[in-house]
Amino acid sequence: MTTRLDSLQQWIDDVAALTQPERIHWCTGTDEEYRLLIDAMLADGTLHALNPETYPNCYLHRSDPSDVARVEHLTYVCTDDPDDAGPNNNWLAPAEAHARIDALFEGAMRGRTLYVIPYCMGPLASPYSRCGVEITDSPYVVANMKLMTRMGTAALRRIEREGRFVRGLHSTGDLDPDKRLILHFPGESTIKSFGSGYGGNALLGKKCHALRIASNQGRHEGWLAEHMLIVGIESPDGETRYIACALPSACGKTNLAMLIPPASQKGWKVWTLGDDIAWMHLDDDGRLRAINPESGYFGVVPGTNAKTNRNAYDMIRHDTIFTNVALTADNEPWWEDRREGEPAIDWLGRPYDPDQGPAAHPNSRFTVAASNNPGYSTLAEAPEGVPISAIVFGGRRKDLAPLVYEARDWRHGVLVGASVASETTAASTGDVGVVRRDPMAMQPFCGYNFADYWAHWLSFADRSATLPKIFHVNWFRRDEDGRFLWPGFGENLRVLRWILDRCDERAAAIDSPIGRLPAPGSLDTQGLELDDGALDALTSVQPAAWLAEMSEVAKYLAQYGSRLPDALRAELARVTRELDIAATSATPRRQVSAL
Ligand code: GTP
Ligand code: SPV
Ligand code: MN
Repeated sequence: MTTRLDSLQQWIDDVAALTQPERIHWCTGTDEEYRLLIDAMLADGTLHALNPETYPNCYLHRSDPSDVARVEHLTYVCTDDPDDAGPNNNWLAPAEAHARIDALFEGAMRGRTLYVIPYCMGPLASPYSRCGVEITDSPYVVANMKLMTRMGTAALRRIEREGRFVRGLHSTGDLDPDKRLILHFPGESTIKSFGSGYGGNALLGKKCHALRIASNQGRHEGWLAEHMLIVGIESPDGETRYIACALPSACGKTNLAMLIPPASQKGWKVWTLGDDIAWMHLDDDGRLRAINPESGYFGVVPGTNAKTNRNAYDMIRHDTIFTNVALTADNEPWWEDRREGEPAIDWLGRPYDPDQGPAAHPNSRFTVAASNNPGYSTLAEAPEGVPISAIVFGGRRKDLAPLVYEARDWRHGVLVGASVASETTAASTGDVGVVRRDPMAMQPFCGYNFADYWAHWLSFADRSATLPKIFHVNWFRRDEDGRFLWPGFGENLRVLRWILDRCDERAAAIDSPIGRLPAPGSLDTQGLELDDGALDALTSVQPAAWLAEMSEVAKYLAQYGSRLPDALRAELARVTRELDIAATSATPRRQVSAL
């Protein structure tokens, strides 16, 4: 196969001349093609077949031990002016960046197959969708892209019709960490990734295209590309409303998107639209609508069990690729907190020994098509997307941040998003558990200067009078003994209900300097066995601690200099002033709306 789009054919020819592959395979996206790839990977040991009785069509891939997570320190945004990439990105000049990585690509595919993967991010018929082509020499990447995106012939036809696509060039090289580079050229809609086979570094449709390149496109075209799940909440009377929620990597998006209402939440249903990325546009009526550019999940395995996430637990029992999990003696996949079975072989293929660390890598992942999810919303395929009622930001904070609070308006909401901080996780290489600033959960993913990004967010208030309300959540508060104060998982529905009730002005709230908190009795806690004082801790604000936090935020935002929008600076000053007053007076908190 070839293509009738000259620009695409020319690029493939140029890449082939540079990388010297033995053969070129144009991916059609059929199930038969997937089967053949899997068989080839089983034959050469790239994949290991799991127990066909209990895990049919499931496979284990063990990555190179040095290649288990995103590598933010090796990820660059290459713009002519470094200020366009901003302090939030590593920067290289485009010419130098091309030269460095092209030297690595030279001859890199000798003896290998070059796969051409045309893909469409978003429903094939949606005007909001955007296409790309990934060239890779990794059959593992092709198989993952098949499960996670709309890829193959139909995507190629759309690309040929539109004549434009994002170019993504990937090779695993020899996986030498010293030759690993993930480069983005927003001005050329181009991505070049070398030396890693891991998800976010190698599945270029995901973070590289759908966030870093797409955030640039969204800025110019007036939309938002966000690290957000999209979930539908259906009330007992049958009305479904949609929430988009940004949480940093490994902080609960997949779990919230696939939530199962606990028995206490009778009649409520939850539908998954997406678990990682949302593209949001204003429609002609000024309503914010979201699509999920992906059609599958690349999810965190550890912690998934029948209690925390039954839908995910069942969903990954068939037609799933596991990366870096352990094995039981029965050849089933195993991971920490699976709560069934015992590990026999660890993720490195050694007999399991607890003294050598966890059995599964903390960032072990499953790849699965969204159609495996029993709660997959039928509207996930709707070209027009779904209307968003509330936007939620959050982080993993063992102290300080309340369970939930509401921003007073859009502008305050943008500050709330810009102020997000979270404990780092195993999703990225480096320290785990260190609080770092992660605005809008986009620190690793915003493909341009955050100051301009916040200005873009703020500009939505000039374009629509019917924007969603903005909230902040934290499921991860702990007591002195390190135990979670809030049960989380399915019980988070109680918080989502409060959020939706606030959108309808049906729940009471109390004003605080940082935003509106649940008034006593407004959050349904019936039947929860919360520790003494937990609810109070979860729904109150300590002005002194928050003043310290705001001074951290101020320091962080100061890096952005004169590019920082005045509105954000003014908003920060307002919140700080209110905290100052609260810290020095005993003014009682004020109720803003009654039931
Ligand atoms: P990425 O795919 O990296 O973007 O992550 P994600 O945001 O989708 O995170 P995910 O839902 O996979 O959750 C990551 C970890 O957080 C898992 O180990 C979960 O078990 C745990 N987790 C998720 N939700 C909750 C919660 O409500 N409470 C607690 N305590 N842990 C949670
Ligand atoms: C994340 O790290 O936020 C992920 C996994 O969702 S990756 O695809 O590697 O980005
Ligand atoms: Mn993610």
